[in-house]
Order: sequence, then C-alpha cells, then structure tokens
Amino acid sequence: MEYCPFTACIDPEKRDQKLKSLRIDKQLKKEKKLARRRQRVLLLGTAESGKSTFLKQMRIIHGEQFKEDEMLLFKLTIYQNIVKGMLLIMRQAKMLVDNQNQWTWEKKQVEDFVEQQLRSLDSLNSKFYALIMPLKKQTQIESSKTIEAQDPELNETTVSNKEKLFLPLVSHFKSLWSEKVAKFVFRNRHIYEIDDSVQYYMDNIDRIGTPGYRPNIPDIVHSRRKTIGILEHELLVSQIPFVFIDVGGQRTERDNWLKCFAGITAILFLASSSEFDQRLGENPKKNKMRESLEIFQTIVNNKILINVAIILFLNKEDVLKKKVGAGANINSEFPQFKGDPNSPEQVLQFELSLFDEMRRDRSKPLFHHFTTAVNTDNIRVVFNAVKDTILQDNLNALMLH
Ligand SMILES: Nc1nc2c(ncn2[C@@H]2O[C@H](COP(=O)(O)OP(=O)(O)OP(=O)(O)O)[C@@H](O)[C@H]2O)c(=O)[nH]1
Ligand SMILES: [Mg+2]
Repeated sequence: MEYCPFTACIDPEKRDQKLKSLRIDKQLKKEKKLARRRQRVLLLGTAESGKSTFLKQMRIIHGEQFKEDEMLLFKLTIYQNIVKGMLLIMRQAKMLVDNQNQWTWEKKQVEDFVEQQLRSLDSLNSKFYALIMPLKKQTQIESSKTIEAQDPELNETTVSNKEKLFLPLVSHFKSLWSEKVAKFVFRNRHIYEIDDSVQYYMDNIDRIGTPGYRPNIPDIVHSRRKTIGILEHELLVSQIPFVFIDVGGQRTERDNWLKCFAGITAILFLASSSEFDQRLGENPKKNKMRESLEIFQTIVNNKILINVAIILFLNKEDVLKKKVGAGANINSEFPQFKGDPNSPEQVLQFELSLFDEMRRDRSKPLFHHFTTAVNTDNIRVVFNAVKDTILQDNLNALMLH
C-alpha cells in the first residue's frame, strides 16, 4: 500500500511508523557519514614490539574504562607473567649453580625452594597460561571484533583461587630475586627470553602480592599476553571514529595481516629498538631486529599499500637506554654501525637509517617516532602528532563528507 502523508497525520499508528522510519533514515545517514569518516589504523610489527600495549594506551588516553572481566584477565596475566619470569630465572640460575663453581645459592631456603618447586611452578605456569589465552582461535578471526576474556572459566572465583596459589609464592620469589645469580640471569635476559616487565613486577611485588590486589594502569600496560587472531577496537578521537586493528606478530599469526589491508587508512609499524641483540622465539638463529627490518621491507614496498600512510614507531626507547647504559653493544650484531655504542641517541638514529634503507621509494621522508609504549604521557604526545599526519593525509575525504 502506498504511503499517504495526510493519512499518516490522522492515523496515529501510521504516524508512529513514519516517525520511526524517519528516525532510522536519520540514523543510517549518520552512520554512513561516520563510516566515511572512519579511520582504520592497522598495528603491525613482530611479536612483543608493543602493538597491544599501544592499543591499551589508546583506550586509556581516550577515556575508556576496562571492563570487569578484562580486569580479571589482567590480574591473572600479571600472575602468569611473574610465575613465568621467575620460573625461567630459576631454571637458568639452577643450571649455572649446578654447572659452575663460580655460582652458589646465597640462601639455603632459596636452594630448597628451587629443588622442590621447579616442576610444580612449570605446571602452575601452564595452568595460568591456559586460562589467559583464548580458546577458539578460529572464532576470533571470523568475528573480527574486540574479543577479550573469552574463557568462561575466567570469573571471580577462578581468579580468587589462583590468587590463593600465587600469594604463598611471593616471599620465595622475593628471596630468589635478591640472589646474585638470579640478577646475573636477568641481566642476560636477551639470551633466555625473559620479559623486561619482570623487573617492573618485582619492583612492585609487595603491592601485587597483597590479597585482593587490583591492577593499576601501569601494571596493565606492562602485562604481556600475546595476540592471537585479529582484534578491532573503535574509539572516538576528536569526534572522528578511529578503528585500531591489532594482530599477532608471531610468524604463525602473520597470514592474518593480509586480511586486514582492505580499507586501511594508516599503518603504525612497531619495532622494538632494544631488540638488536635478541633472537627470535620462533627461530633462535634469527636476529629479532633483522626479522623486523625484513617485514617492514615487505610492508613499506607493497603496491597494495601505496596510498596508506605508514608510520614507524621505534618503540621501547626506555629499555634501549637502560640496555645501552649497561654496556650492550649494537656492533656485536650490526658491525656497520660506526657511531658511539654508548649513545642511545646514535643507536636510535642508526636503527632508523636501517628501516629507512628498506624503502624503495625514498622521495618522501619516513614518518617515524621514538616511543615508550608503557608510558601513557609519551604515547599521548606521539598520538597527537600521528593523528594529525593521518588526518592530513585523509583531509580531502573528510572535507567531502
Ligand atoms: N619497558 C617497555 N616495555 C614495553 C614497551 N612496549 C611494550 N612493552 C612490553 O612488551 C611486552 C610485549 O608487548 P605487547 O604489546 O604485548 O606486544 P605485541 O606487539 O602486541 O606482541 P604480539 O601480540 O605477540 O604480536 C609487554 O609486556 C609490554 O608491557 C615499552 O616501550 N617499554
Ligand atoms: Mg599483541
């Protein structure tokens, strides 16, 4: 039946229908406009380069609260990160003590703890890990939405039970952490794949080791949980919708990257500036920074991405500074470096030149930032500049709509 505006005025049911349809039209128009303005920002880079940390900062900076189930997940992740870190340190330290006369346990109780606990800590770590990692990888890829805390087992009770397992270990971890041999292992963590965040968590262990502990923002951004699948998160930035797409950086996850290229406005490529002397988890023969450079090369020269703004983040500047200060020498892996190996600024500039050289077309300067993704203030400043670069690039599209 054809719609008659006159009848609609007198028939309340039809009038309501008309109003409803007008409202839907308005909403659709609004959504269409938003869709045209929507900026899709893809986060790329090898594993542990800081992609998910950057996304957490975006949520924090743009005023989003973490949900309760996410908070539980963070708490458990932090417990797992500490257990895993201590386990790796214990394992290596025990090997040094067992094999070399140079090293001994300074405290008898640490020696006893190590003897008794290595196996049970291993199994505890696996249990915690199973809880924090998503169950259904495939579902995540298909639904392409932000998916966190997937495991139905992850609730208040589970986390409180895990807290009961974690708390009695805290005093042992503190004793272990104070051992010289443990400090030696941690200093050489680039060989043993021990996360930098262990230092942060052990510095804060008294607070974390309290019953009813609730992670704060710095705890959350230091936590490590590798990304599986594709996670999208939309935030309103100065009235413009930004969709951040976070993918896993491990080799097994990189097939997903291609699926994200359509409709992308910008790529933020993260590389860890401190990884120059580290080996790849997936292939211990491969230098991490070389892997990162090779991936950058394939992205930056990709014809499909010719109109996409690609911005390089040389991340973990804080770790690089400490590392260089402690005597790590980039020359051991990159002998072509001719600067002062004790100068973080020169090392960063050299790394930047390595990435720049990967570009076939160097007629335009490479957009880049030196970042510390765990530092909210730093990321706030950097993102302001990045946002301008992205929006400037898309100015025409934004003005037209
Ligand atoms: N100190 C320091 N730690 C950082 C920085 N950026 C990231 N991290 C830490 O490095 C670890 C790995 O960071 P993620 O953000 O999970 O890395 P990712 O790139 O998402 O890794 P995948 O998901 O495996 O691809 C986490 O523990 C972070 O807290 C930084 O600038 N400084
Ligand atoms: Mg990640």
